[in-house]
Amino acid sequence: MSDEPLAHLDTHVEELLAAVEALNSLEELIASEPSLVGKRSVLSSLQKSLGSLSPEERRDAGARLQEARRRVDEALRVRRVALEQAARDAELAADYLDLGDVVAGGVEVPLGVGHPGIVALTQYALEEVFVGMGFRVEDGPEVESDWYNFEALNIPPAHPARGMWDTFYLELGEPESVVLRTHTSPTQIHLMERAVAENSLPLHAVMPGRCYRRDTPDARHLASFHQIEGIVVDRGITFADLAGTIDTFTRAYFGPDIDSRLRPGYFPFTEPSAEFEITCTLCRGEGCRTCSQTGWIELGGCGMIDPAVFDAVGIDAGEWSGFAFGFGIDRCAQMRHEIADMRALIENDVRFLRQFS
Ligand code: FA5
Repeated sequence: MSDEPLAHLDTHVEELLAAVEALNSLEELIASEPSLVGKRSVLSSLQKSLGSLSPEERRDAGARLQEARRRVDEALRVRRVALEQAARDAELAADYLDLGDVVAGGVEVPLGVGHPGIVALTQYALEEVFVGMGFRVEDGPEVESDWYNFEALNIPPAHPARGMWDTFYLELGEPESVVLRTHTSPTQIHLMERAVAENSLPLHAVMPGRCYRRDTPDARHLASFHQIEGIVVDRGITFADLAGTIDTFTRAYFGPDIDSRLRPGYFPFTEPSAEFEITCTLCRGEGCRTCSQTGWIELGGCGMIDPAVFDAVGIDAGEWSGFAFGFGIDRCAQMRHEIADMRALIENDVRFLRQFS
């Protein structure tokens, strides 16, 4: 007997491999699988025809057929993997959302911008004015002991002046109270102590920062606001230096059209003391809701440093004199940008914020 039944095996295999390669989709592959390698495939018919061979010939022919089937099966497996991958890619491509198209299609997505906030911008502008006048910029803690916030500033416990500041207490009493600073004036104490320790007087500095008071927010007040403190300690400093500094600052920051005035005031840590006011920029002095119809807005307090404060930090009041001031930064922003109600600064209304971005 010859192995005649397999005379065209190679041709069959080539045709089957070409047919596998020509499959274009998973669906086609699944539909074609029975005719390529199933019971009615050419390879199965050849298998059946081996029955007429001698056992020895059948073994050899069987081995050839098995190898042929292995090659077609492998080609099918590789094709299936490729078609599955192609199907997944097509699915992903169909799902792809081109945001560029969305924007180009008319939905404008505004880009974010760095937004330091109007108060921070005002702080930088104020710092710049004071640096131009020879001050350096310093920093101080927002959490203070009773001593720094009050006692060293000549406000002993139970002093009636403590009522000037409605205080947030973090710890009450022993060994001493800890507070959220009610003003930036405690930074004066830190700087003077350091200057004494380092023997580095004279001192000319401004110290901006956040302060806290149990104030009910209204058109001119917030519970968390900002001040910029100023201090000068030198030889022969007089009230005229203080008045000149404040006048120079007002002109530089608010321009020549805005008037300023100092009114007698009271602070336990300065003597004499004054309150510093400017013409209300919203009504130009006519009187409005923001300035409570007075035509003036208080920006801060100031005065000559009280000898009791020099005593507390170990500065010889016989040799040194000085002045200090503390202005509200939020108040300056409000006046400079004619903001009728200070609460706008913390409400985060984008229409308001956008004006300063
Ligand atoms: C003081 O805080 C003194 N430490 C200022 C000072 C410094 C006097 C150095 C003498 C020497 P006063 O409580 O008046 O003072 O506050 C000063 C300014 O801070 C006010 O004029 C106002 O501009 C601002 N300010 C005070 N409280 C608030 C508040 N709740 N919200 C917004 N701004 C405020």
